[in-house]
Amino acid sequence: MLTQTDTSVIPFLGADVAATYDAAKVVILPIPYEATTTYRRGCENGPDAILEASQQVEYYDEELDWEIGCDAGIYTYPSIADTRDRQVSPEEMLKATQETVYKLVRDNKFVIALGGEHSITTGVVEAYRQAYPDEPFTVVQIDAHGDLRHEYEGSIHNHACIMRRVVDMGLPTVQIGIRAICKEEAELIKAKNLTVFRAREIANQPDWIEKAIASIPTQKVFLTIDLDGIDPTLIPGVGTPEPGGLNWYALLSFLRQVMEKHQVLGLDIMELAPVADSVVSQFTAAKLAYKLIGYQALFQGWKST
Ligand SMILES: [Mn+2]
Repeated sequence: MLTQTDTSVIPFLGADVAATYDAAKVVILPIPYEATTTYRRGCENGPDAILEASQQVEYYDEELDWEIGCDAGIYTYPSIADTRDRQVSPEEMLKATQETVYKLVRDNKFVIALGGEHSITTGVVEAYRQAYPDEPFTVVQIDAHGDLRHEYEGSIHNHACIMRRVVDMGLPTVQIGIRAICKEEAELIKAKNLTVFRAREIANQPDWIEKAIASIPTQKVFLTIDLDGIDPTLIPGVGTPEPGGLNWYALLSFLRQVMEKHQVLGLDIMELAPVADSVVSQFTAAKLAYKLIGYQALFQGWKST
């Protein structure tokens, strides 16, 4: 049995509200893995920066009028696939990720994986396929990039290929906030008729949320959030920033409705690469994680009173 003292990581929100593993409905899983970053490095420092920033997040959520952290029970798992001290191969990272997430899901935990680079998501999604072999789910991705390349810089496990791996698994996808793709990706989107809501359309079409929710073909959803999907003026601390991303309230409004209308099985928040002398990116990521815990708690009925 795991207790809070087994982890050397800082517990999400702080020790005062941290639950034991057994009591927790939510498990935060830090995965400080970085191997294929192509532009700004540093995402292996993302999980710790988010956990540290989460100490400053208000327990009371003013939108929900609720101190969710106390009811949901949040346990922070020890880091896995940590590349800060040693090299970890993509195969080793994917194995550790899949095995750990699968165990947590079997223990009935709502898992929030914190990256680390986006290639980790392949292992997370594999764990849900293993846990729900006969129940299809859609991977909803928030991202600036299509991540649909077959391979990049010689690796199929590059962070620029994660959604291609998901498409190859045969899972339905909905991509939100896309604004940087190569020709190969544009052709794949057309050939496979993939569902993509481009950042341009999001900026100009007030009814995009309604359309995006309606386009999700299954009741069950896995949510992968590359923080570069959000506008870089809000989160400059990402590896590959792109102008013109989602704004905070559009993002929250969309995610709240996904969680209300669909069963979100789990989620990940990826690619935070902290900027020196600024805490804005990690605080925003920590706040986003807490908002999502709140929406999940609300729609899954985790209120204790
Ligand atoms: Mn991206």
